[in-house]
Amino acid sequence: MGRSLSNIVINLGIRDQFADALSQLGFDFEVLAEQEGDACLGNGGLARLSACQMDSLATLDYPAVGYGLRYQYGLFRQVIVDGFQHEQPDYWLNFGNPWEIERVHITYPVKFYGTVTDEFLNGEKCKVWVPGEMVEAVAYDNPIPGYGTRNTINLRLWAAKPSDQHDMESFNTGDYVDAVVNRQRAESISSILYPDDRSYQGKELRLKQQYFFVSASVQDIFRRFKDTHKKFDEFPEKVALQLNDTHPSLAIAEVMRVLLDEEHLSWHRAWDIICKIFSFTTHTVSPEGLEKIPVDLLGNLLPRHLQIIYDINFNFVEELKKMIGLDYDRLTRMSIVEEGAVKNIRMANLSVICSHTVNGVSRLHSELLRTKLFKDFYDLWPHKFQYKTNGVTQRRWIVVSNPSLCALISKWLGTESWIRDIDLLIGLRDYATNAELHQEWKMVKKVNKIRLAEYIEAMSGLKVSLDAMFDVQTKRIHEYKRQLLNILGIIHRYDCIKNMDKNDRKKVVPRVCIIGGKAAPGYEIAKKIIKLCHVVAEKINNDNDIGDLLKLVFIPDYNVSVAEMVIPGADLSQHLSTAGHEASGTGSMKFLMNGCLLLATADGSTIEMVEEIGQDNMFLFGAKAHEVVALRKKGPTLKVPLQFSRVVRMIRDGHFGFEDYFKSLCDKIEGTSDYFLLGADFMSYLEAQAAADKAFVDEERWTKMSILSSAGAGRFSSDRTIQEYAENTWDIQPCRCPF
Ligand code: 7GP
Repeated sequence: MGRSLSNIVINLGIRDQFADALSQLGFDFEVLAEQEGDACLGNGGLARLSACQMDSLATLDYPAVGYGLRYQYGLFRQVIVDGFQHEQPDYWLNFGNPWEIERVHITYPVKFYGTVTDEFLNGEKCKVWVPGEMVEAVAYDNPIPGYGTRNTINLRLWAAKPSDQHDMESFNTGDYVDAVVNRQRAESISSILYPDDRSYQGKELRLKQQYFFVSASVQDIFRRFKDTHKKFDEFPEKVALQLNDTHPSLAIAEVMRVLLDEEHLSWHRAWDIICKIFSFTTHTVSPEGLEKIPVDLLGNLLPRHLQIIYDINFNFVEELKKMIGLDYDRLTRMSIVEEGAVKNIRMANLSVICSHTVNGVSRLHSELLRTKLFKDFYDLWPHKFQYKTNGVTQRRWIVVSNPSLCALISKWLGTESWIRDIDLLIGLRDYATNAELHQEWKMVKKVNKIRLAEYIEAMSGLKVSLDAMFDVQTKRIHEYKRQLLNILGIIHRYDCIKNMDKNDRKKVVPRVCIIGGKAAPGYEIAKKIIKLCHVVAEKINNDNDIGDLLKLVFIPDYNVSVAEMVIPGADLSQHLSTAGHEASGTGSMKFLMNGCLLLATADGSTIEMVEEIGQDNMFLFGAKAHEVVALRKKGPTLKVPLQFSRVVRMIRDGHFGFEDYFKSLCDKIEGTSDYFLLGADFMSYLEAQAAADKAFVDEERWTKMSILSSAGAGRFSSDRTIQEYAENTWDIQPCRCPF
């Protein structure tokens, strides 16, 4: 979520009154707002997307509740020591959280472990789950006010507390000390956010977190429904559950369990309800990114849920056989249960089978889902598959983070309505060549560059030139996002400048290259990329020969508030994922809105951006998704440009030191191991960079491109995404507070 104060007073429409009141008390609003710490309760794009969507749900008056976990420790703080990433715990609740409301009376028991027995109720056989451990989920509410409406929705986060019945076993055996220690352990369920955003290690605590979150939320949903309804006939009309990736997909088995074992509905009725209420959005492209839970782990922790999943699978496979015959390969692929040395439950298959709608997060992503990841399912149920291209909220990413641009846009459009109705941004196109707007537009960029330059200096002592192009790549560090391509490009630029004569140097467009992002603590290659960035920066920034022509800065601890400062100050931003690997990408949308030009591959939602702002207004490069497969097949016969081999050699030869440490990194991008095709895309990347240089020196052209970028960003508002979800997936109407 990042910080809340500015966002909240802006959405409530009381920003100026609030600032006045504060100043009467002797405080400066801006200074005060800076004191707030970030709520870092997620890893990257997936989590921040939800935060933007909550803002849009509230603003568009949709009746919605967001559920999550109230982690005591959010995403680690990244500290850089000698160029290496170190992780420090983020105990964000240290000074309390003023935004949350603890609901001491809204608590639910959550059960784990134990056994399932058959019992008879009114002559009917039914299953009874006798748990081995119980913890209590306590609700903490975080209000999310909409903009330009009195509607405020709720983000309800669950914290784990020991319950009176926690670990009954130990108390019964009389081991008092053990029992108390175990009670404390209950709290550990919501204590920490797992910092790996896409590797699933089948850890018990992670599964416990998922079920804890799901069980509390499902109980809350049933309680709310039963407050006003006696029968379940209306349940599908009143409840739509959106699975945000597979992390909450145990909810399917949980709702089924409650309907069967607690509400005593027949399987048939319960299943009918399931199929009407769940929809699923997946946020990943790679099959390895799909979550699997070892059967042993699940069976031990949630014995009844495993039975239910097996039953769902049995019914599904029987139906499937009727439809496709005994095609065992396909049956095996589509089954929820993966056989093998370790038997697993495929959470994505479960989600697709039980959801009425499966969404991708961009058009390309959806195509990849239909033709690759979920092809078998698409062939069976083409009607289930849709896509909703992601979006971000302009309230946070322009109004809060770039007040000068916000004022400028409102002035030229003659209205502030674009803050609720983003399509109005297109009106800027009319002034794309207006000299007066150009002047003001450049001033705004300058103000934001000054702010960023001051931050860089305060943080690293490095002074950067405001005349240089601020070239930014900030996002989680991943091989597929190819921060390495950026660094290799910087080494190439450095090498070129070094070999130039005085006259040629005069033609060089000065650059400040800014890279930022966290690596998962166990992701060794990603950590090496961070170190490489630092050694290269050390070399370049201290080379008197280079001066202001080239600087490289790593911004540590990239989070929402750092992004709010970096994005408005960027001239150019880089989105370099190997085509076909970024499901959507949302960072690019924030840069685009802020009039920052994009240098990008044709991946994820970038393809749709090209349609909105035109290929001439951005710097596209690299192999297309359909070409990537063919390039990989070429493997060893692929020709790599000399320039590429040269920069890799510079690293190998110890030009930047640490050659032994970087050996494995270099090995990963040379020859057949270059899975992400850095070598294949290198020349095209350099050409795009040269095109960016050329455009930058033509100030008028650059400013026009920048205005057209903002003007074309309307489609990438989360308001549009949420509108589409409301209409095509959830079938809900706005529900505006009448007073
Ligand atoms: C991300 C995708 O990588 C990114 O392309 C997309 O824009 C974003 O979700 C929002 O849809 N995925 C994650 O952050 C993630 O953790 C693992 O995915 C399931």
